[in-house]
Amino acid sequence: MNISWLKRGVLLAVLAFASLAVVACSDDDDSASASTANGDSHEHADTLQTVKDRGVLKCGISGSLPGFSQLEADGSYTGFDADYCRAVAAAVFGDSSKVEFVETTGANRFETLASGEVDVLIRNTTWTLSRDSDLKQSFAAPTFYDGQGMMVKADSPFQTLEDMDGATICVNQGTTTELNLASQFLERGLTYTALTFETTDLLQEAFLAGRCDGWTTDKSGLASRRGVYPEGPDALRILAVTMSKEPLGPLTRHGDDEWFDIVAWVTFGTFQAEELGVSSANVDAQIANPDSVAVALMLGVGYDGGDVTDMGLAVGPQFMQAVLKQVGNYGEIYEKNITPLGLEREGSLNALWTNGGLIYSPPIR
Ligand SMILES: N[C@@H](CCC(=O)N[C@@H](CS)C(=O)NCC(=O)O)C(=O)O
Repeated sequence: MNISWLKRGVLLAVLAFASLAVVACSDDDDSASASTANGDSHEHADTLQTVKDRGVLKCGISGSLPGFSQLEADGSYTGFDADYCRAVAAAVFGDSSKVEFVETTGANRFETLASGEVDVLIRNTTWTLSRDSDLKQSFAAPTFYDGQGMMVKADSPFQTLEDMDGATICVNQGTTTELNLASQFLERGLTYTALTFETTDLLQEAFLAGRCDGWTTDKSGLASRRGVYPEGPDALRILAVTMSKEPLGPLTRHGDDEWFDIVAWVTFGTFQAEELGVSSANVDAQIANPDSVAVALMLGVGYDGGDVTDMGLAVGPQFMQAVLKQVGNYGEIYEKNITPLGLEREGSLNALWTNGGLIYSPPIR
């Protein structure tokens, strides 16, 4: 048999198996719930009302990824993803503290969202076609453009993936990471054994015990966990290779466009605010006397004595005021949470589009 056909067959088999696993994890038992012809669940169609009635936003996060979402000793959560949960709560309630954080794993996160256990998932989750179509989730906008990396012990000989032929690799279950690992090693003609784990804590335990040669996940996840590695960050090396595209961002269930719009435009609003130079420090002054029509539209105030424009978002035209006062713009959220991980924003895809990056909001008008 032609080797490339053999490879292709193996890749298809691996991907078919892996996607079955993902679908199986996410397959909800709600088969009795009302569905449209294309399968979209309408059981949770009025998420905004549900959130308001409950008085708190339920936000799915990881909880063990410093810089993104991390449970602190005092019971609070810190991190970039946690702050985006707060931003949505600020838009809905005018109060960023009205969030109940729900920890999810890579394997159970989609089911947690599909079942209505959370209203939104903000958990270093990659936007892919199958998550849109098979899992019926809607991705608002990437908040962090990432790629998959490989981490090894600093005293190991591995410098490239090619050095890792025959290696054992630790990986999180139900992730794009598993799929990219399979395709990347296959394309390079390399073999490997995968050890899969439901949580990163379990994965780290195995890595510490020497059960795997490599640890693969999003590069941001590697930087995050390298910073708190029990033997210190210098015991680990992240290889230069980037194995995939991982656009990470918030997602909601299919079937509730009103709610999706809120999550999407809160996210875009943080980008737009940074672009316009509006931050937690000057938002009050900008509300009183906006610099430009664009600032006035974003903050839901009149410009030069003019009227407020209501663009019809279900949380009202002033939703960005509390977001900016209580949480901040994209740059502030990045600086506070991700810069300490050593992930430079300048020159990266996560710079504003005006600085050569991909952080771009469609017009708020
Ligand atoms: N972005 C990838 C990977 C997501 C993932 O599961 N990442 C791991 C490592 S960054 C994680 O969140 N671990 C934290 C935990 O165990 O909760 C995806 O969406 O599939």
